Order: sequence, then C-alpha cells, then structure tokens
Amino acid sequence: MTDSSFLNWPFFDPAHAEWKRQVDQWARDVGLKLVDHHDVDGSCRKLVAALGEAGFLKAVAPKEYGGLFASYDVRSLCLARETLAYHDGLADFAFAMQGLGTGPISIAGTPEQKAKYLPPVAHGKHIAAFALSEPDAGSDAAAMTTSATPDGNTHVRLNGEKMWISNGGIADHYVVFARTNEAPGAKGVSAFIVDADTPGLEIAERIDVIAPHPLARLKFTDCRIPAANRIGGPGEGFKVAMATLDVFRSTVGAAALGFARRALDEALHRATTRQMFGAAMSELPLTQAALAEMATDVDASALLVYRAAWTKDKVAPRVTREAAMAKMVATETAQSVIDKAVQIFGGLGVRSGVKVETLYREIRALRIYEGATDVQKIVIARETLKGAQPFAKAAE
Ligand code: COS
Repeated sequence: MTDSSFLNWPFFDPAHAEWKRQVDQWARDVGLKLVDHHDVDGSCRKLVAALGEAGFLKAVAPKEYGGLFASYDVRSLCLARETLAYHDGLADFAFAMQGLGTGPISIAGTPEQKAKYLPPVAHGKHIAAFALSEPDAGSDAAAMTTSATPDGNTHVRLNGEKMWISNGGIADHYVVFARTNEAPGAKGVSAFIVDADTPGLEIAERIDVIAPHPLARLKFTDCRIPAANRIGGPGEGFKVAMATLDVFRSTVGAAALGFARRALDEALHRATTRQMFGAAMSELPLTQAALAEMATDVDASALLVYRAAWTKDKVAPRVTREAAMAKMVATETAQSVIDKAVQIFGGLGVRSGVKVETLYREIRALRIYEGATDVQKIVIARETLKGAQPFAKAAE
C-alpha cells in the first residue's frame, strides 16, 4: 500500500530507490526482530551492530574513513530514516544517533579524530552521542554553562551538566559542547570528544520519556581530556553544532515523514475494512476529508524534506532555512496526520501497543529535539529577513 511514487521526483537518482528498497527489506527481515521496547538499551545495541553489519551506517561517515559517500548524501540519510521510522521508532533512533553523534567530527574534525572515531561508528562497533543541551540551556543553546578550562598545555577539564542526551548511558563517545570563554555567548563555545570511560564523566540520571529510548543527564566533574580532542578551533563549537544541525534537521523531518506515512497506511487499511452505517468507513465523506488532508500533508512534508536534502547535496553548502522549514512542517504535520489516524481507529487507536497509539507517542519528541518548532520559526524568520529590502528598491 505504501506510496513510493515520490522516488520518481527529480530530487533522486536511481541509486536512491535501490538504497530505500534495501533499507526497507532489512527492516522487515532483520531490524524489527531486534526491537524490544521494554529493553531500549539492549535493542539499540543490537540495532546499531546489525545496521553496521548490513552496511547502512556507512552513510554517516565520509568514504575516506570507512563511509559510502565523499561527504554526506543527505537524501540517503533521509530515505534511511524515513524507511526505518515507518517500521519502528527505535530502529530509526539507533541509525540517526550514529550520524548526529559523529556529525561534528565529520564536519570539523582533524584527520586523526576522523580516523579514530568514524570507522567504528560506521561499522556499528561504537555508539555515538551529541551533548549540547543543558538543564537551563535548550533552545538558547549559547546560554550553556558547562565549562572547559585548560589544565596545562595538553589537557582541559570539563565541569557541568548536559541534559536530554540521547544514547546517554550506552554511548562509547560523546561530542560535548562547553564554554571556553573566548567571547561571551555563542562565540565562546568549543566542541570536544569525550570517551565514555573518562574519569569524571558520570551518567547522573537515566530519563524515562513518552516513547522510551536511551536518554540521560550527564555530569562532568573535573573530567580531564586531551586538548587534542577539541573539534575545530577554539570558540568555533557553536558554529560546528549549528552546521551539524543543518544536516540532521532535514533527517528529523524525514523520520516524521516515515511516521506519518505509516499512520496514513494504517488509516487507509482501517477505513477500507471497517464497516460503519452499512458501508466501509472510507465511504463516509468525513473519513474521506480526513484521508485527503493526511495524504496532502504527507506529500507537502516530503517535498520540503527532499528539497532540503537535495539542496544540501547538490546546490548549497548551507541549508539553514530549507532544513528548518523541512523539520518544522514535517514534524508538525506528522503529529496531525497521526492524530487523525488515531481518530479513525476510534477506541482501538488509544489502546497500548496498537501501531497508531505507538506513533502518537513516538512523534511528539520530534517537534522538540534538534530545535523545537519555535526555534525553527526563529531561524526561518531570520533567514527570510536577510532577503528583505525596502519595497521601492525591490520593485525597481
Ligand atoms: N551554520 C553555521 N554557522 C551558524 C549557523 C549555521 N546553521 N547558525 C548560526 N551560525 C553562526 C552565526 O553565523 C554566528 O556567527 P557569526 O556571528 O560569526 O556570523 C554564530 O553562529 C551565532 O549565531 P546566532 O547569533 O544566530 O546565535 P543565537 O544564539 O542567536 O542562535 C538559535 C539562536 C535559536 C538559532 C540557536 O540557539 C539554536 O538553533 N537553538 C536550538 C538548539 C537546538 O537545536 N537544541 C537542541 C539540542 S540538539 S538535540
């Protein structure tokens, strides 16, 4: 039933359709069997290992370091996330975090850092994590207070806390953003790689959420790491974080799209098989209206997600505006599509374990993480205002 006609859009090459087919087959034959939502740590470890063995994680590393493409092919990342999310949120999560947790290294790391950290992640041997948010600095990321202070010429010491860290507790390394104070605000932040077994790094709390996945609060107490673990220049950490999010925000939109497509498929099956008032539910005009809105929302999201991915791959190194639009629209409309699917299912739609009930929980965090919808509006407005001109001048 799944509509894959979008693969004929000009954003894609024939290899993308084959990549999607392979990920889909793997999810059905292997991935789903590894998922146990009551054991999220164990499931994610198994999923990462199996995704690595199948070769799909090679999409997160450059070719030179065990990867598939010269640099990111964002369309492939999006297709993988969309397809995995269609089948299961945890399978998507396991894939996605390997990318986000190495993004800063791929984008701004030294050859030594890339050689050490990227191949094990691309082969599913190591688990990666990205530590930006803090208890009091989420949307306003530049307000972070975790500090990195020099310890002689060769080391730095980290102190502070990081919050909502996906893969916290199971990761082998964390990319940690900390204040180095070259300047106030965003220009005084640097990025560092911290191995999970470094003394002074503690998993202070495991966090249970609406759709559970490995998540933790990290605490750094005089955590001593080599200064050579800094990614990019001093004070460049915020830009590295934002450039990483420019790549991965489109993929969050893609995951939301996968959830929405699944909800639409579930709703179509339900509406065409459920009898109501003497006919199939799909004969009712109100059901048809809901299905029409759902289908249109899915295509609108797909257009924005793959426009952003294609633009990054083919046209422009920076896609801040396109990625923010893709993430905002795809996550918000997916929530609405899934809500309509739950409504079409009636009482069954809120029963624990029924697919649309799971989707209803799984979609919610995507409207928040990697930049809440409200942040995407700030980003889009700023980018749009850059193009603003006095009316008379624009009309000339
Ligand atoms: N790529 C490269 N550089 C970027 C960038 C991008 N996408 N976005 C911003 N920068 C640069 C800016 O150009 C600026 O440098 P210059 O002054 O040299 O030009 C610097 O970074 C600071 O940018 P800005 O002034 O926009 O910083 P703000 O603190 O105002 O940023 C927002 C505000 C809301 C955009 C930012 O904090 C943000 O995206 N927050 C959400 C963070 C997030 O996603 N959190 C979730 C954690 S990950 S699960």
